[in-house]
Amino acid sequence: MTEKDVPGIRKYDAPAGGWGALRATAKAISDQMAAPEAAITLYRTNKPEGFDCPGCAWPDRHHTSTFQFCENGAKAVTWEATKKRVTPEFFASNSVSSLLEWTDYQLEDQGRLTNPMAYNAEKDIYEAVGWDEAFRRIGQILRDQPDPNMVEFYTSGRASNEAAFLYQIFAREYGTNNFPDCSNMCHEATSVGLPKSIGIGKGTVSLDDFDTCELIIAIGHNPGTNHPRMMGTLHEVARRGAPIIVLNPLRERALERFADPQDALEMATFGATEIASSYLQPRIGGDAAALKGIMKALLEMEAEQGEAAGILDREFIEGHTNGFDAFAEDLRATSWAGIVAESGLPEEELRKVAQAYAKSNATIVTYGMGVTQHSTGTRNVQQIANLLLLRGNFGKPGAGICPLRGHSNVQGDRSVGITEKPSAGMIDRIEQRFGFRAPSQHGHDAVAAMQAIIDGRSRVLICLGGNLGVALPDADACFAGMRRLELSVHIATKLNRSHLLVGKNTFILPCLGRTEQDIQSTGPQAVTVEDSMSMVHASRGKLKPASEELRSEPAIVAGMASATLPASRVRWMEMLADYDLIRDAIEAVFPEFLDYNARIRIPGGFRLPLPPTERIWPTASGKAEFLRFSGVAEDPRPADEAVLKLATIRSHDQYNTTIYSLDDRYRGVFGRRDVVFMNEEDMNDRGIQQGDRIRIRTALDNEGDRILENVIAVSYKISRGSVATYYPEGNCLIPLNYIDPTSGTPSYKSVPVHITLA
Ligand SMILES: Nc1nc2c(c(=O)[nH]1)N[C@H]1C(S)=C(S)[C@@H](COP(=O)(O)OP(=O)(O)OC[C@H]3O[C@@H](n4cnc5c(=O)[nH]c(N)nc54)[C@H](O)[C@@H]3O)O[C@H]1N2
Ligand SMILES: Nc1nc2c(c(=O)[nH]1)N[C@H]1C(S)=C(S)[C@@H](COP(=O)(O)OP(=O)(O)OC[C@H]3O[C@@H](n4cnc5c(=O)[nH]c(N)nc54)[C@H](O)[C@@H]3O)O[C@H]1N2
Ligand SMILES: [Mo]
Repeated sequence: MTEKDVPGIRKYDAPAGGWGALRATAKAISDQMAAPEAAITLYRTNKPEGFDCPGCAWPDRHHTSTFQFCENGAKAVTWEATKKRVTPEFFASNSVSSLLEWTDYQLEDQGRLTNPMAYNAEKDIYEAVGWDEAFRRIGQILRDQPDPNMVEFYTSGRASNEAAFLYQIFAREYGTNNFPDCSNMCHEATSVGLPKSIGIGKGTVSLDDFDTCELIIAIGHNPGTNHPRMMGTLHEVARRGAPIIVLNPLRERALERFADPQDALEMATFGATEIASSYLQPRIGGDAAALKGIMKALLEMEAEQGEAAGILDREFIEGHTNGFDAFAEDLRATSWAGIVAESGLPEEELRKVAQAYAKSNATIVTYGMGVTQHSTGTRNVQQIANLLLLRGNFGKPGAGICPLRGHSNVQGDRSVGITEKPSAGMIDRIEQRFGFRAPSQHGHDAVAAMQAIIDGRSRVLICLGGNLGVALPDADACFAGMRRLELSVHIATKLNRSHLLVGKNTFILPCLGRTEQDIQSTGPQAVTVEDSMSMVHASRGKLKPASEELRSEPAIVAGMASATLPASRVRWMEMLADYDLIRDAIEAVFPEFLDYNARIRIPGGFRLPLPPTERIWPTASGKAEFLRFSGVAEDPRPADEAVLKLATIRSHDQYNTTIYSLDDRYRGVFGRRDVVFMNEEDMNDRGIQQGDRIRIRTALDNEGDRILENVIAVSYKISRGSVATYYPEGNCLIPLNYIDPTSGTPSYKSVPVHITLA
C-alpha cells in the first residue's frame, strides 16, 4: 500500500510526556488564562491546602508534593479557570437553534457560565433569571409531578461528597431512587462485579503497593492521556526493572515509551524510558479469552511441575476462596484453539505471560474502559479478580486490583449514596438521622433513565454536572427524548450540547468549580473527594469565582430542595452554612466516615476501610469467589467474517465530551477528529488506503441504518479485526440497549461494524 500524504496525519515518533507535554501545557495556559493567575492556580493543585485536581482520580502521594506535573491536569484546571465568559448578553445574541449548529468544542470554549438562565421557548433564547425565581419554578414543577419516579437525578463524577450527599438526600426525600450517574457508563462493571468476587466494588491497592510490586499487568487503559499522573508511577516501576505487561489492541505511545517531565536528566538528554516490557495486542473484546488462556497455562504449569512448585498459591486458595474446583474444571475444558481465535493472541505469548506471572510474588492488575465497556464487562472484571486470586494477590504488599476510575470524585459520589439500589442499612440510617423513610424500590441507572425519558415515562431530568445526552449511546434517540422533557435543570460550569436539548422548561444553573473559593455564611468552606485508591481528602478552592452570581453545588441543591419540599425534615440552610455539618450527617449515614471532620484536617486525609486488604471478604460466603466465565466470546459475534469490532475511545486533547483541541498527538493526528484507526491488512482486504473516505455501518440485527460517514481511514498499529474511532462522534453507531446486561454499562468498546469505501 502506498502512503498517501493526508492532511493532519503524520507519524509521531517522540516518547509520550517529555517536551511535547510541556509545550502543550504552556499552550493550554496561554490560551485560557492570564499568566500570573495561572501559575498560582496550578501551584495549588493537589497540595494539602489547595484543591483536588479535577482531571482524574489517580491519587497523590501524601498530597504534599509541589505541583505534580501533568499536562491533562493543567488542561482541566486552565479550562475551568479560563478568563472567557458566557454571559446573558451572549445568550441574548445567540438563539438555541443557532448554538446547536456549533461544535462541542466551540460551545465549551466560550468559557464559564455566569448567571442562572431560563429558556424562553417563544424567543428560542436563554434569559437571565434570579436564583429564587428559578428555584421556585423548579420546585413547583417537581411538586406537580404525578409520581416522583418520573424524575431522574443524574450525577457526573466531579461533584464533591458534600454536594452528592445533599443531592441524594433531596431526591430520596422527594421520593425516588432514580440515580443515573456517569459511573453507569464507566466502572459499573467494577462496582457490580467485584463485590461478588472479593466483597467490595473498589480497587484494593494503594500508591505504596507500586513501590514493591514485582509485576504490573495493564489492561485496556491509556494512562498517557487519561491518567497522566499515573505515568510517573509506571516510569518508576519500569526504572526499577519490574516488568509491565500491557494488553491493548492499540499501540499507545505512553505505554511504549515515556519521558518524565519531572526527570531533569531525561528531559535534558531527550531520553525516555521503555514502559511495557511486553505489549500484547489482543483483538477488541479478546480480553476474557486472553485471561482464560493465561490462567489455563498456569494450571498446566502446576500440573507439570507439581503443587510444591508454588505456581498457584494453594494455601490462599484453600483458606480464602470458594469455587476453585469448578472454575479450574472450566479452564481445563476450554480449548486453546478457542482462546487463540477469540483473543487473537498466540498461545505462546499467553504462556509467557503466565510464566512472568508465576515468577512474581506481588502482582498488580490495572484496568480501564477497555475491560468494562463490553457486553461482558462485569464478567471481564471478575476474570481479573480470578487471575489475582490464583496467586493470592490480595491482602499482601505490592499486590492487588487497580481499576482506573474516571472522574475525580466518581468513587466518592457512590460512597455517599449516589446509587439506584440503596441498601436497607442506608435507608434505616437516613431515617434515624433525618426522620423520613427513603424509598427502597430500585430506581433507574443511566441507560434506564434515558430509555424512560425516550418513552415518556420520565418527564423531568436534573443534572448535577455532565453532558448526559452526548455521553450516552444513540445520540439521535437521546436528543429527541430530552426535547420532550417537561423540565430539565443543568447545574454546570460550562455550556454544552445537553443544555441546548431544551424541553418545555429548561434551566442552566451555574456553579463554582473546584478551583474557586466557596464562602458560606460561616466562612470559607472545604469540600471532600475520594480518589481511586479510597483516600478521602479535603479540597479548597482558591480563585475568585468566575462571576458573583455563581453558587456552590451544595447551595444549589439546598436551594432546589427547600423550594421543592416546604415540609422537609432536613435543615438544608443550616447544613449549607457550615459544611462540617454535612460531613457529620454523612458520617451518621455512612459509618465508615468515622471522625470525618477530624480526619480530613490531617494533610493527605484518610483511607476508607477496604476489608480485602486484610483478607477479610464481605461476600455472602465470607470467602473470595472464583467466578466462571463460560466460553470465550465476549460479545455477540456475527457470523459474517467481514464484520470488524469498533471501540470508541478518547483522544489526547479531550476530557470526555469536552474537546480541548482537535489534536491527538501521540496517535499522530493533528487538527481533525474525523478518523478511524484500522489495521493495514483489514484496509487492504477492503481496498482502502490511508486517507480514503469510508463509511461505518453497525452490524447488529435491525440496526442497519446506524451509519457514520465523512470519516477517513488511518493506518494504525491496531490488532486485526479491530477498529477505533473517537467518542462522542462514534456514539451514533451504538444502540442504547447494547449493554452489559449485568451492570447496564453500554458496550462502547465493541460495536460490530461493516466498513466500506464511501
Ligand atoms: N485527559 C483525560 N483524562 C480522563 C478522561 C478524558 O476524557 N480525558 N476521562 C476520564 C474518565 S471519565 C475515564 S472513565 C477514564 C478513561 O480512561 P481509559 O480507560 O484509559 O479510557 P479510553 O480512552 O476510553 O480507553 C482506554 C483504552 O482501551 C483500549 N481498548 C479498547 N478496546 C479494548 C479491548 O477490547 N481490550 C483492551 N484490553 N483494551 C481495549 C483502547 O485502545 C484505549 O487505549 O479517564 C479519565 N481521565
Ligand atoms: N462512545 C463512548 N461514550 C462514552 C464513553 C466512551 O468511552 N465511549 N465513556 C463514558 C464515560 S467513562 C463517562 S464517565 C461518561 C461521561 O459523561 P459525563 O460525566 O456526563 O460528561 P462530561 O463530558 O464529563 O461532562 C462535562 C460537563 O460537565 C460540566 N462540569 C465540569 N466541571 C463541573 C463541576 O465542577 N461541576 C458541575 N456541576 N459541572 C461541571 C461542564 O458543564 C461540562 O460541559 O461518558 C461515557 N460515554
Ligand atoms: Mo468515566
